[in-house]
Amino acid sequence: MPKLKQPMAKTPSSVAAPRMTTGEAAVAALVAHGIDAVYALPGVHNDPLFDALFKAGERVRTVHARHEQGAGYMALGAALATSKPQVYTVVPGPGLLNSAAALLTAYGMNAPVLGLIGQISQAAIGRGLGHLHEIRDQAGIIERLVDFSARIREPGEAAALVAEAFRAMASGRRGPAVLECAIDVWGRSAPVASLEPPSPAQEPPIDEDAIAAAAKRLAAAKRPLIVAGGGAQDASAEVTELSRLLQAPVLGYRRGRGVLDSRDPLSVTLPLGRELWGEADVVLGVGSRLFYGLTHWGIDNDLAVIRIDADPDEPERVAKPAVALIGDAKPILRRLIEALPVGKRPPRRTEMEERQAKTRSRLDKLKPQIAFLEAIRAELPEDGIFVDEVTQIGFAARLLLPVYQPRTFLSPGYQDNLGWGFATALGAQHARPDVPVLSISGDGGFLFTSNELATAMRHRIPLAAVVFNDGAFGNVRRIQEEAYGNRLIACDLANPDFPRYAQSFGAAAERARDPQELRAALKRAFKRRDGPTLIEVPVGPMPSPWEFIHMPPVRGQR
Ligand SMILES: Cc1ncc(C[n+]2csc(CCOP(=O)(O)OP(=O)(O)O)c2C)c(N)n1
Ligand SMILES: [Mg+2]
Repeated sequence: MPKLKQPMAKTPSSVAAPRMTTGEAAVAALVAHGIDAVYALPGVHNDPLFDALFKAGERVRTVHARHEQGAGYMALGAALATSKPQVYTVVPGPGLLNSAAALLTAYGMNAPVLGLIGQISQAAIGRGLGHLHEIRDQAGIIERLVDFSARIREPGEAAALVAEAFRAMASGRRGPAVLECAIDVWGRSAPVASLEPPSPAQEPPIDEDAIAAAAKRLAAAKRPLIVAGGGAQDASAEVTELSRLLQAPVLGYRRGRGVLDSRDPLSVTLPLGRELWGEADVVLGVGSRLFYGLTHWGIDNDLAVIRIDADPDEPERVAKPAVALIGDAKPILRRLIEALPVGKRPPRRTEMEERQAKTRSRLDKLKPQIAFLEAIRAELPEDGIFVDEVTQIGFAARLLLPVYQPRTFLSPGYQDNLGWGFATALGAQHARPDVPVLSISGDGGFLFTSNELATAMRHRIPLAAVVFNDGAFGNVRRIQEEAYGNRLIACDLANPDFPRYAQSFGAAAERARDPQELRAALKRAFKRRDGPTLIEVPVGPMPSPWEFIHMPPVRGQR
C-alpha cells in the first residue's frame, strides 16, 4: 500500500482551487495512490476519464484489452503478481457484465482490484428509459460482487471516494472495489479543493492474550501443521521461520504454494498434507479458509485449530477455533515467533524426506503431466511466474510443480474458472516485466481469452503461453467416460491451428511434441522480450488427478 503521507492542510477556500473534471480528479487520486497502469476498454460513457488518462501521459499507462473480461483479468493478474492494488475501467451494462467473472475471481482471491465503471446520465439512472448500456440496478449488481462500492456524483467527490476505495481494498479481508460514475459526471468540472492523501488501512491491534494462548499451544504441540493460504503470500519469511522453529510441515495447495519453498522437506501439498492433517494435534491456519481440512478431512477433539486471518468472520465459519488472531499475517506471525518459548525440536528432515518420496511415488501415476511440468520447471527461472489454469497440467501443477518463491504460482482459487489464465498472465507480465511469466492452458480454456493475443502484440507483452491441446474439454470428457457410461456430450472441440492462429496476430509460435521440445521452445520464448510466444503441445488423454484432490475424511466422523 502507498506510504502514509502527512495529512495535507485543506486548501482554504479563498485560495483558488484548481478546476478539474471528475475524470481528472479521479486520475490524480489514482496517481497519488501509486497507480501507474489502468487496464481498460473505452466507450462513450467514460470518454472524459480516458481524456484525463491521456493528459496523465507517462504517469499512467492505459492498456486497452479486446474484451472487458481481458481488462478485468489483466488487473487481477497485475494485483496477484505485485500484491498491490490495480485498476481497470469499462463501460456500464455489458462492459460491467463482461468483466464480472474477473471481479468474482478477485473477490474469491481477496485481490485488490478497483473497477471504474461507467453509468448512464445521473438523472436517468433507475428510470428504465433505454439509454445506451442501461442495466437495471447496476449499483445493486455491483454490491453483490464486491464489499465496497460507491458512485462518484461530482468532481469534488472523486478523490475522497478513490481514497476510500483503496482503504477498503486493504482493510480486513482484502478484495476488489468498484466506483461508478455517470456519463455526464466524468466530464463535469469544478474547483477541486484538495486531493485526499493516501492513508493506510487501520490494522486491528494484536490480541496479546490470543498470542500467548497460541504460543502455548504451539509450544506444547507434538505434531503441529501449518496451512498456508493466499493470505500468507506476503508472510513467507515468517512462515518459514515458524516452520523451522516448530519443525512443522507447511501445507500449501493452490493459493498457498510458494509460501514455503518446495525444496524444504517440510513444504507439502496434497495428498501428504491430508495425511499430516490426520495426525496433527495443532493446526495453524495462516490466511487460509482451511476448506479441505475443515469440510473434507474432518476435525475432532484431539485437534486444536489456531487461525490467523484478516477477516474477523472467517475463523468461525465452519467451527470455532481454539484461538483466533485477526489481522495481517506478517506482524501477527512475527509476534507469535517472539512469544514462542525457545527450545529445540528434533529435526524432521529424514522423516519428511521419506514421506515426500513415498507420496511422490504415488503421484507417479500422473507421469504424462509430470514430464511436462519437469520441462517447465527446468526452464522457468526461480522467480518466474507460473499462471495456472483449469486443465490437466494445471491440476497436476498444484500438486507437483516445485514453487520456490511467494507470488510465483498464481492459481484461481475456489472459483476455478476456466479461461482466466491467459489474460491474467498477461496482466502479471505487464506488471512484472522484470521476470518471465508462463501461462498454461488447455485448448478449451485458452480460447476464452485468446483474442488478447492482440493485446499482447499491441502492448508488446512478452508472455509465454503454452496450450495443451487434446481436442476436448478433457476433464469433462474423462468424467463422462468414467462416470456416465461414455455418453459423451458437449466435450469434443474443433480447434484452430494454434501456431498459425497466433502467427496471424504477429506473435511468435511453435508446436512442441514432447517435453524435450517444450523445453527448447520455452528457452526460445523466455529470450524473446518484445512480444508473446504461443507454444502448442498436442497431447492425448491424461490420467485423472482427482483421487489426490478430493479425498475422504481422515479424522472425526469418518
Ligand atoms: C468458467 C467455467 N466454465 C466451465 C467450467 C467447467 N470445466 C472444468 S474443466 C473444463 C474443461 C477444460 O478443458 P481444457 O481447457 O481443454 O482442459 P483439459 O481438461 O482438456 O486439459 C470445463 C468445461 C469451469 N471450471 N469454469
Ligand atoms: Mg483440452
